[in-house]
Amino acid sequence: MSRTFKKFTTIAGALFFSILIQVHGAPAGTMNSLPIFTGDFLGEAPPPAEPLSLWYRRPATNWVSALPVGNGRLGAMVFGGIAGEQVQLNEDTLWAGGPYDPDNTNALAALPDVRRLIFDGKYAEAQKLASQKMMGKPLKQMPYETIGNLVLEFPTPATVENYRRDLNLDTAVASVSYTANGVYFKREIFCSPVDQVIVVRLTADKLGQIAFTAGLNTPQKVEMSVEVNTNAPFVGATNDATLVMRGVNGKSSGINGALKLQTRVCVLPIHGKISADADKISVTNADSVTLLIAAATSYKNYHDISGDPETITKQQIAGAYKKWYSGNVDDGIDTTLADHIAAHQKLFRRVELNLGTTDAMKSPTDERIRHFADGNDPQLAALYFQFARYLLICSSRPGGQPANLQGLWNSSMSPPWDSKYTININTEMNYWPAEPGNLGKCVEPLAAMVLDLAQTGAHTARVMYGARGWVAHHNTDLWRATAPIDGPQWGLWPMGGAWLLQNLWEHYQFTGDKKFLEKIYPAMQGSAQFFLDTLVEEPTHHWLVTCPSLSPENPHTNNVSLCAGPAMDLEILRDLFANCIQASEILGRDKTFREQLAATRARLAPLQIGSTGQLQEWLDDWDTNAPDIHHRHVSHLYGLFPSDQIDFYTTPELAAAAKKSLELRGDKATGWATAWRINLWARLHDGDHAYTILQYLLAPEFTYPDMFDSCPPFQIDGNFGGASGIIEMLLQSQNGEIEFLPALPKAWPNGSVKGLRARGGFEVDMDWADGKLTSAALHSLLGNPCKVRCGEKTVELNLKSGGTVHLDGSLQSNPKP
Ligand code: FUC
Repeated sequence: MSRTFKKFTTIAGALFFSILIQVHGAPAGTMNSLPIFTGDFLGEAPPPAEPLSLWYRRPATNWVSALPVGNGRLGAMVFGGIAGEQVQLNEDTLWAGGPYDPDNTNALAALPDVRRLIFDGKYAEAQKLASQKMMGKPLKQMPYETIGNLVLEFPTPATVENYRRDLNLDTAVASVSYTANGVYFKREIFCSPVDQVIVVRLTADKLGQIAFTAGLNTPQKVEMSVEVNTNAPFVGATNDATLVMRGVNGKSSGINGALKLQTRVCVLPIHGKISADADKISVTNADSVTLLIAAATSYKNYHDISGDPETITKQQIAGAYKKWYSGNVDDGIDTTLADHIAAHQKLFRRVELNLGTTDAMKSPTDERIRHFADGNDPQLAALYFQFARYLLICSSRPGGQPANLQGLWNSSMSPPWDSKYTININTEMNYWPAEPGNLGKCVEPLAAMVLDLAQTGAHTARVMYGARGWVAHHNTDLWRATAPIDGPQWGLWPMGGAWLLQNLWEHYQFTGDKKFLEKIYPAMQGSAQFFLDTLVEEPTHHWLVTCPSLSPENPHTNNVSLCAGPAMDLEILRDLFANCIQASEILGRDKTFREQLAATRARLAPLQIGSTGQLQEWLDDWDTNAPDIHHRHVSHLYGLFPSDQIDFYTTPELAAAAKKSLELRGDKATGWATAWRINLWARLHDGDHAYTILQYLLAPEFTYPDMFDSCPPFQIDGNFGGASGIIEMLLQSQNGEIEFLPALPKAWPNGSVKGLRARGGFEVDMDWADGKLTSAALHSLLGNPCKVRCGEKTVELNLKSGGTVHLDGSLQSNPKP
């Protein structure tokens, strides 16, 4: 259809009204009222032209088949229905409750008794006492909540031809297209980080064909209204109308909802007619229609909720609206779309991965997931990797909240584990692919959250432990709660903040950004200070240990996990103290503190090898008698990955012990836990084993039709952990070496990658054939010296900042790239 908009007189009458109604929640995940197409599907749509697409020949019938779009703050799941479209909406500050203080003032008095019981071996009694005296109030943190759904109801055709819905990862646009009654319909949905709106654009190849009714539904307590604007912005434009939803967030565990929220859906038709009901907008005979969706809450930060979502959403709609009507209508939308695509590609296109292609690409994505384990679909692994990068870009952009357990996407008021930040593995895993996957920018929201936690956690440290510095336990939420929750067997683990700092330290390792280091250093120092004040000597060897603590969520005896000095805590502390010492040297500060850290670090309990040759998970050799030897968490293997304390080359005995532990645990666990194992086997240089586990992960057991990871249920960490595992198979850069193809599986004999990052400030491109490196390019961002390894060969290089060296398969410098 013609892209030029002809200007002629407005057809809608002058009218202005705004109608209010109260709405009481319908569940947001399932849309009982959504009309379902029951006619015939004819023809077979071809695959999309863009190979980095997820695509399907039927609409989504459930949430984990719908496709995600997001701009870091706003998110939507697109179902692609024919009779009815459901666009499920999220905003990353819409959580239950309001600012609250969960710290338990009884904890400090009970702490010496809990410690004594643990050192006396009375673990169950210690856990019982901790449960009575040391847990946060309330015992649960706040859940992340849905906004609700935008629902579009269309006239239902008897048949549709060549139906396809897809998500183009390169442009970050979800599309639905089909032919009905001889008309080709297309729907495009994207969520712009530039204009801060979700855009739904409906077009057809014949004039006057678009008709639908739009409404919002939600489980939140809200008022709905419709505002009609009769001052069409230019001659020929139909009036426009806006659905408005105003409300407050939910109450949870006795904490009242204190946030105001607002959603606006502005419906902009070209030609045709628009009419408004109390809570619905109908359009008939339009040539094309654009919907602009804005949403916001009054959240400014964890202690300030004085924002005005009405002003914010009005401004966002007005901004996008202005772009929309400036000049030619299609150009307006094209500008919005072009700006969106440019912002997305600036991040997304930094890495290219080619693992080979086969005919499997001609099949829809859900079919390919069902068959990945049969072999012969290497491009699906590349797609999975790029999907994770897409998800990180869409769920974690500077200025927004970090990616939570579901990233940004959640259809419920009480999602699994509240869709919080579980910081005993899950949030950290979300960010594993960020640095090597060349998305360091996406770590910014995580850094901002950690700086908040250093403030709230200082209160927890003082009130509950009588300690300086700060502490965060195994979960946090929008309100940055840092007290132990759920129950001591999961929650009384003081290492969450310290582990998160390791992710931030990695950002410094990859970027060398000193300003960033200066920003996070006080939080590193504060965390270390907490442990200087709370580490205690265990009675047998007089090693320094954490107490009370636990090896994340693994009971050493039935239902009892409380203990002193689990291996993981000491591994995290060795990293924290070493990083702090290094940071204080780089920044030229705190010499005395640095010396104190070095002295304390030397007294920490060491890693131990147990009776079966395994890396011991606890101070005592309980591993093989623990109730769940196949437990999902492999916390003690933190030292192998993500840390580098256990290393294939430099600590072979510990690496062998870690391997033994890994074998005892088994290959399959939950989604994220399976993903972790890929990374660990890659660090052990066993690419084929890592690949076998990737085959488990990328199968319907752990991957939903829309490629979201299944824990089960949906949890996004597995997507990120899986992508990180793929990187670890291709490139590693720990312990002062950049290693090419350390764990290349036989399944990927030929391929290439461009743009991966390595520690020390390097960007790496590689090509390989028949399982061997054929060429590589190493680009230096910071001018650091480096040692490069491929198999047995190593070479030391001194590149200037901005310099690039081209190497051949034997690591010889190759002047002809
Ligand atoms: C940890 C895991 C669970 C789940 C939860 C969100 O507690 O042990 O499997 O992933 O986080």
